[in-house]
Amino acid sequence: MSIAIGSQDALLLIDLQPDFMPGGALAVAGGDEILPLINALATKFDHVLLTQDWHPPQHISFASSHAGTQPFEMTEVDYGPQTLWPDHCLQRTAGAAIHPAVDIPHAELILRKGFRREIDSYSAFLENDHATPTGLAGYLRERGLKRLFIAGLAYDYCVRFSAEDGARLGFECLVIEDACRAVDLPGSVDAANSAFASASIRRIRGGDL
Ligand code: VGL
Ligand code: ZN
Repeated sequence: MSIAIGSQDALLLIDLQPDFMPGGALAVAGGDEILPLINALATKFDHVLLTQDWHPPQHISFASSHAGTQPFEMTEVDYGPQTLWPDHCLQRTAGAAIHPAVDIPHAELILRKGFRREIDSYSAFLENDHATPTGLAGYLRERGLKRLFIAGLAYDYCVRFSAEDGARLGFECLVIEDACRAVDLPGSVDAANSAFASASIRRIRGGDL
């Protein structure tokens, strides 16, 4: 199987930031291992878009913002359940930068998300209230980009919810599994795989491109 890439395709790379890689504030195991594959895949696409998790101090997703909680617990906020995380991707810090080993000079867009203190945003399309748009759908439509190949960090959070929202908003979404790594909280990878199956989101490998 080989998938031909065309002018209506984009590679959407999620949160390739040091805080999600070994040694980072919210380290994802093997998060740095995907960068060579991602750099190679990016050369096949005319259109590459990046997201950047970008939180202000005291962000609602930080356990440190909720007295008596620990990272990786769930809590309830105005818009529903929210997993709490270690402080990560603080605006202007080195851990929040696009990782220096990301070598994609032709990337067209860096979309920041999670910059509102009161709302987290896993998805590149909608914040975690499932209502506030990031503007990405409009950008893609205006640019005539219809099919998205999605990779990055983390498979079971930001990649998952970006793909689900993208599919719901009418974009064909494919997830490049071996160009992702998961946070892997209990049940989170199975939940992502079920969500992909019910939304007809194909899971492919870098070698398919
Ligand atoms: C992410 C948790 C918190 C992600 C971002 O990129 O998957 N996960 N913020
Ligand atoms: Zn975050």
